[in-house]
Amino acid sequence: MPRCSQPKCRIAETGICLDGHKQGCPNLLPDDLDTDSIADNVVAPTIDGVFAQQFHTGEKLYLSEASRVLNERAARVVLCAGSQRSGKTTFLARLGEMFRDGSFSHYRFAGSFTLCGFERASWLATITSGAGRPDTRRTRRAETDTFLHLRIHPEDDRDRKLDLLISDLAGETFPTAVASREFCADLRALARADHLVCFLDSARLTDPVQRHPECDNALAFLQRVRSVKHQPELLQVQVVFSRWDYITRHPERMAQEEFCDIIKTDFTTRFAESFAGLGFWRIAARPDGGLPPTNSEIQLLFSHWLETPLYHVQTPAARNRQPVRDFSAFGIV
Ligand SMILES: Nc1nc2c(ncn2[C@@H]2O[C@H](COP(=O)(O)OP(=O)(O)OP(=O)(O)O)[C@@H](O)[C@H]2O)c(=O)[nH]1
Ligand SMILES: [Mg+2]
Repeated sequence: MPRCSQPKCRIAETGICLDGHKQGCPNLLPDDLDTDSIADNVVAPTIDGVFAQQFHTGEKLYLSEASRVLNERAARVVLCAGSQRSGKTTFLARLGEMFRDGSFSHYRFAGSFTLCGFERASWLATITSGAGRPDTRRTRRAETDTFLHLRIHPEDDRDRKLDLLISDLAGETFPTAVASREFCADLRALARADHLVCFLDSARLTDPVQRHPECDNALAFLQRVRSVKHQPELLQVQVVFSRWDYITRHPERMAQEEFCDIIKTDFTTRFAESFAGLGFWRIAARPDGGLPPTNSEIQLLFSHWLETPLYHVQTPAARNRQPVRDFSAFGIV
């Protein structure tokens, strides 16, 4: 029976409208309007039924939300760190863009709780943003320990869903991370990271004044990570020579590449034994001068995040279903 928003109307009992409407009365309430059904209907983007009652803003996930994802499934956690403007966010934006335009080979997009976060990362590189040239919004300090989320599946196996949580440490925070043991020890994304991606900005590496501080900061940061991370020997580390087009476009390209090789040898000597793996990548996510982005290298790094065997095997049964203090939700802490 229809119900009316007018207190004096008896249509619910008699079926007769107070204002004489036979149909289409603007005061009628929908049959199912009650708070429970509203709550049920305000179901935000769900993937495979995860968070069926949860509303997601689409922005980057806070710790508690990331923890819930980890509680549901064995997502892999990646932390990207490096100096200001070294291209971290643009690299992540490029991942989103490649999934969006279907150019990602071997993997297909299967969902994300943070589509707005990806959109924000790409926004200043779109014509509609009104930017004169492609740019990327600076990552803010407040975004520490927030996460982008991606769910994908291998091209040939739709049932094998893989989840990634990716945190992008603001470059303005990087000097603090280099200098402060406490800061690093408190970084939840680092504590839980399976992969750490350390960005070395090729633009700085080609500058005789900036190249040494750039390397020294990365070295100091990795030393810091080694000392604060629980079981660093389980952490996969990737050193990315980012904005690589600054090297390939350089008039003395060979000399610049040789310098990068020296860095690679130095880092390998210092850290190869400390971490589960140490790899080096040359990436230009949004090169200048009409050069194409290094899409295949980006995709290889992405597959490395997903496919590298991790040494700690978690059994779902051991997970803490209602984590209060346990960020990892694996019941470890
Ligand atoms: N030439 C060139 N420029 C790039 C490349 N990738 C990113 N950029 C530009 O470099 C600038 C900085 O990139 P971001 O991705 O914001 O760097 P970030 O490391 O996230 O910086 P913070 O947020 O300050 O930590 C932006 O103007 C990008 O458009 C690249 O591969 N080549
Ligand atoms: Mg950034």
